[in-house]
Amino acid sequence: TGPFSPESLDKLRASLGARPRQLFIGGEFVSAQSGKTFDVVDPASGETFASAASGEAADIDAAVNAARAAFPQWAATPPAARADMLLKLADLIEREGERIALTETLDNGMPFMMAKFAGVMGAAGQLRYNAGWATKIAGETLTPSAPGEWHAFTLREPVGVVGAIVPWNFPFVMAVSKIAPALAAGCTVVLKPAEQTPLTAVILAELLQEAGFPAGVVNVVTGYGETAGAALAAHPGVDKISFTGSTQVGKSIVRASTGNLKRVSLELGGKSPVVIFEDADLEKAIPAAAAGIFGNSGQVCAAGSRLFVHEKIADRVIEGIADRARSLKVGPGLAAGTEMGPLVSNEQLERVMGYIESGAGEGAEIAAGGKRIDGEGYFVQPTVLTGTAAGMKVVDEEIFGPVLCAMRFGDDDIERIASQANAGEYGLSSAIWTRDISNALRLAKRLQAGTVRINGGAGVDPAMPLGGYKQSGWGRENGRAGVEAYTELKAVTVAL
Ligand code: TXE
Repeated sequence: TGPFSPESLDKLRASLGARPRQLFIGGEFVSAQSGKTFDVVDPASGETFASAASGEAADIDAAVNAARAAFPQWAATPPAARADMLLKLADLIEREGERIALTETLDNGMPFMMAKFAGVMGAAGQLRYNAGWATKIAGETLTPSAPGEWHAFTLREPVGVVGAIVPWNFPFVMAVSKIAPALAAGCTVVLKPAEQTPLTAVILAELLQEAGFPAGVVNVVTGYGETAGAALAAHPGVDKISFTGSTQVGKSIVRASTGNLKRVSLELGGKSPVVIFEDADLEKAIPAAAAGIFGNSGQVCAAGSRLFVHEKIADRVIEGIADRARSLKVGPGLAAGTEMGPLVSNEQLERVMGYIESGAGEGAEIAAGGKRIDGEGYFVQPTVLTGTAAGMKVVDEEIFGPVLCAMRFGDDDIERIASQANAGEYGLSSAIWTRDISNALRLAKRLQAGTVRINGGAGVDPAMPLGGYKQSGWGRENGRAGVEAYTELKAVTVAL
């Protein structure tokens, strides 16, 4: 058993197996209009253990109408009252932490403790941080350049109805990370969770209701991307889409948005570089680099998947990470001591294995791992590839699995290191390890990445902007930029 009560798990399994999870529209739990449902699979066993309503265009339409109807009143709710509800929701999420984390682990496969800390505590942190913004979103007083006497200012108004489309890698915290700033800003929301992991969004709906959010302020439509997701992205009643997922689907969201030119925020793929200089503190850098690619089985948008290490320390660093790969405890997320769980689905397993095979075919050497783990569930060994270089698919493309590509550099030529690190279509995150502060900062200025972590760094922080350069996305989540992304800016001038 893990650090949870086995009775809660049995109770949860029984309730999840008893009936399909429903949609949450206009404050009511309802079945899909078509009556369709889809299966939910436990990636640690490959078994179906639950099902959820398969929402389609008609359900999205109902949810968008409910969100539209709720918008004027929610936008006019005093910010302090909105903040109180967000804080109440954070408390309820903590109260239900065990149930949420167990459900997340059954659904996604991640280790229970990760579901608890990154998922439950991360979500509560997002809500508390954004509750603070509700009362602080403000415009400015400005001085127009035209002659005359003026009083001029800006207003920040909620953008309207938000469609939030989230992926399966951190389902609960991702959903909350979109809802929290949207609600703080006065927007209403239609949430579409990923079809692989619909279950914690339904718990969120229950808790939103208990926290006192009025009907229609948040609606949850579970369903497939091509049906529910596409209908939401194209809906003329939606003012903004906030999407996290693949770059390919991000582009289709942009195309779908053109009907009403809705606002679009995109947090997409990454192939983030980790640069380790000769003078780095390797006691810290090696475990951090391993955690940065094997955490959540590498299914992390900001995973450090390309390692650039100085040749003088390269053997020690690569062997250190490979050692960690070999000793990591891989298993079901609910088993005691598990450090790395399965991949989310058979499809993801096949995708990752395809990349490992393609790497080997292109001449990469396998320093650790490289194989699927036999038996039930979608487990793959933590893998370190050496002899890799730009131009190989494993280096250029996002794998979204526990696969590190290690590369060496020979001197501290910052321009050359930057140009290697900046190669490719992504620009989400990056990490630098060195004791030389000038080298660190010179490289930080040259990296095309939304995040640069020097000598370590926390996980996702609600106060720190998150997003990408290039094809890693549009806009930023979190921080002031994240909440302002749910507003329109209005300039008001008064001629005196
Ligand atoms: O993602 P999708 P997939 C990357 C990662 C992974 C690859 C494929 O490389 O291997 O994407 O994963 C919804 N209109 N990332 O196929 O399809 C879908 O239902 C509207 C990186 O699972 O992008 C889900 O809710 N919505 C990433 C969400 O999009 C659509 C996290 C994400 O799924 C849609 C996940 C459509 N036409 C995958 N099609 C990250 N940045 O963290 C699908 N969806």
